[in-house]
Amino acid sequence: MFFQKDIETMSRDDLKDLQLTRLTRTLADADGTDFYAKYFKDNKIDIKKITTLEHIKDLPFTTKQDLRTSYPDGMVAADKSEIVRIHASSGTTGKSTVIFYTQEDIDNWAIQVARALYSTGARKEDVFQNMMGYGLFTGGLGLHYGAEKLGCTVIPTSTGNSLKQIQMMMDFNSTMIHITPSYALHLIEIIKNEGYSHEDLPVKRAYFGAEPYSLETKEKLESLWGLKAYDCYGLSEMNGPGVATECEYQHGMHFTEDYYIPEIIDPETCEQLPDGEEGELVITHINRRAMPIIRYRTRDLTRIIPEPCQCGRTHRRIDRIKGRTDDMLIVGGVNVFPSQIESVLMQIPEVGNNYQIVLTRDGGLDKMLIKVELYSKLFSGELNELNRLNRHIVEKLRSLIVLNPKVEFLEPGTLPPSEGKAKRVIDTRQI
Ligand code: DLL
Repeated sequence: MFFQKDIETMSRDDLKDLQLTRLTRTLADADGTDFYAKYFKDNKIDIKKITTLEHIKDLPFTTKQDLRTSYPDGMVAADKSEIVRIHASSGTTGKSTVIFYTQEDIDNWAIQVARALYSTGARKEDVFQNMMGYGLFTGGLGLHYGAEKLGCTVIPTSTGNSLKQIQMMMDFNSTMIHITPSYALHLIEIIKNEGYSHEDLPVKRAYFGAEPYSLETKEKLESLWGLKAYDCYGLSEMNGPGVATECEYQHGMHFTEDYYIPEIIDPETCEQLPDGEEGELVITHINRRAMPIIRYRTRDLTRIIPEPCQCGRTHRRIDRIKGRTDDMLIVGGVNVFPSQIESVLMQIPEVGNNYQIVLTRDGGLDKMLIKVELYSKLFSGELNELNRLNRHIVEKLRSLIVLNPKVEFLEPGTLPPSEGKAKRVIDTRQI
């Protein structure tokens, strides 16, 4: 039933003691970094005065912008020689948010993920096909090490190459898959086209995460694939996947509370909200030596489920992620801010003043179309010129946001003019 029973079923009082010990250590580690030393000083924080868990609310927040400002290594607490790996948040090249890990951090993360997988019912006998991107993104290697720690046979197929995915799945009897819900929707179509029905598939269990999806999508996927789906929440700033995970009872995701202190705040007033109330999730990582992050504003909306879970785990649960408080889009599992797209477009002299980002889902795959108004004199130009310009913009966008968007040119005045707040994003995807 448990991977680490003593920790997973610890009494709340013991868990709080452990959290306080780790928080104190984290604050001391943080004080040794350029970023937090200044941050404590500027905010007149005496870390010695943080002597109870309740005092955490006296600490200021850390934001994604802070990670960018301290790029590349202003938040690193460990000696450089102790760093064994870095990851970065998906979506951006350039100054993305980079996370550092010591060997101890990597080992702890593997245990965290193994524990999460075990709580879904996964065991060492499972063949685990990992269809999340390997590389800077945390979904690939994060689950890879965790599933190996559990003793599963791991098939690191990464994303894409769908026919190969299906062949590996069938030939090696993959019993569990790790996949984004949108790719799962797409892949099942291809599986059907290949002539298989869900009864032919060996997969019993799926681990879904990295992007928002509705309960209806989850249920649809369960019936199309003939499997049980478990929700996995995480973000690169907090290691990656495994921050919170569903257990076999599937009513909310247990937060790994020996690794993190979760809080829910009102995103407007920034005041803490009681358990049960919905607001923005704020997380302090208390079990990472390379890079402590304090009161990180995730921008994700959820609530803490106060009631104890039937499974016997004492770590509290969070509800499914309801949305975000900022405008970050997740397209095919890749995080994109509309402002990134805008900054590319606005550097191109031929581009006029209005544009629109249209997101659709086709056969489970996310598509991005960017409608761009050009200055009128260009429309009398050569078709070749327009094609060249189109390729140039697509190339520029692709190198920044990794995705492969389509760009459509429009005459000036075609898009609805902005009245007040511009509606730049049309998202027709049903999550
Ligand atoms: O997506 C880490 C991850 C990998 C989680 C694999 C789960 C599985 P980032 O690229 O930094 O990290 O994106 C983090 O994705 O703040 C949420 O908005 C969203 N997200 C992640 N998991 C879920 C989920 C990874 N289960 C951002 N439900 C987060 C809804 C999710 N949204």
